[in-house]
Amino acid sequence: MTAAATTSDSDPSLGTGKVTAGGEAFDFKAYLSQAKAKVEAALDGSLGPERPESLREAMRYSLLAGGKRLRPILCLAACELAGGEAQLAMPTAVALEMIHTMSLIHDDLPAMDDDDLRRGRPTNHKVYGEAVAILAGDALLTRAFEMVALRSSGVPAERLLKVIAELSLMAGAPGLVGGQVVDLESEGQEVDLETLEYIHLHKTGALLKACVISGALIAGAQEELLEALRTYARGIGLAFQIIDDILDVTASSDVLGKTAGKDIVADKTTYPKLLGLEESRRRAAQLVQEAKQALQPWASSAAPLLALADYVISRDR
Ligand code: GRG
Repeated sequence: MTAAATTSDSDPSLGTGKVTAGGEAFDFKAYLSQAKAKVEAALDGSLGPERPESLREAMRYSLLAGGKRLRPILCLAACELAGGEAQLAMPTAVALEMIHTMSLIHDDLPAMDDDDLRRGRPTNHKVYGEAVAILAGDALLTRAFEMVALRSSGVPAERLLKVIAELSLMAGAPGLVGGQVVDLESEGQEVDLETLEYIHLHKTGALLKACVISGALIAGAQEELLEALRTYARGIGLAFQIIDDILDVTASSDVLGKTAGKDIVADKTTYPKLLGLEESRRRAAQLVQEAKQALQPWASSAAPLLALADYVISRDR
């Protein structure tokens, strides 16, 4: 997937979209727009004839509700950086968006964040009821593993096995689920920076790590690149969540497509609460610098991942 000369993305947070990587101009707006279109098409075709129809509808409702599609795009970009054909990673990219979407559906449930707005629409349980929302999430999670195991033609089985292991670890107790539990347990508590970092690295960072690692694994990346990608993912993962915390207090629900100001209502500890807005922004920028630094040895072919790192802190939604 290479960048075209013209631009067509309407995301205002992208600025000019022009970045320089490895001495060459790279049109990030065009890259993002093209990658997103391919991901949207793959997501649209990803659900088979699930029965009953009510379950399929609830799954599609959230999966095709928009969103930045950052996770699948990271996966495709990492696959290309490691020398693979992006299309080979598309089923895994779709799987990652399925896992992300199921985590959003469950996160919005009354037992968790109890939200009624997501991606600019009523949350899944508001439309389909709690029971179907839980089951739609379950079906998306399990379908994700089916995407990798059964729909990834052209990728050697031992690579797919490593991808499945990475996804299981990063989605489960050592990743998303563990981070979410500590997050819920920390509501209304005094939380120090170390615990906050733990929450962010697990609840948000783990899946971002799975994105770049799985993309690289599909291309057969060696340990040196995998390790650099882990460092990259740690930096952008933490920075992503710091910006999320900042946007929760600075952006409107209309722009975010989800309820703004939720962290204060839920009495959550956030980076702005612990460090203030300016220091939080500074820390996010520093983390992104560290992330980009890790990819310097591959800089000549890492333009998309370098630009995506900048996007993580320049985004407005
Ligand atoms: C994965 C088995 C399994 C269970 C899920 C509910 C739960 C356990 C975890 C919650 C994880 C969660 C919602 C973390 C927040 C991550 C985050 C910052 C989401 C927003 O991501 P964006 O901004 O959203 O990329 P879009 O809509 O653009 O995709």
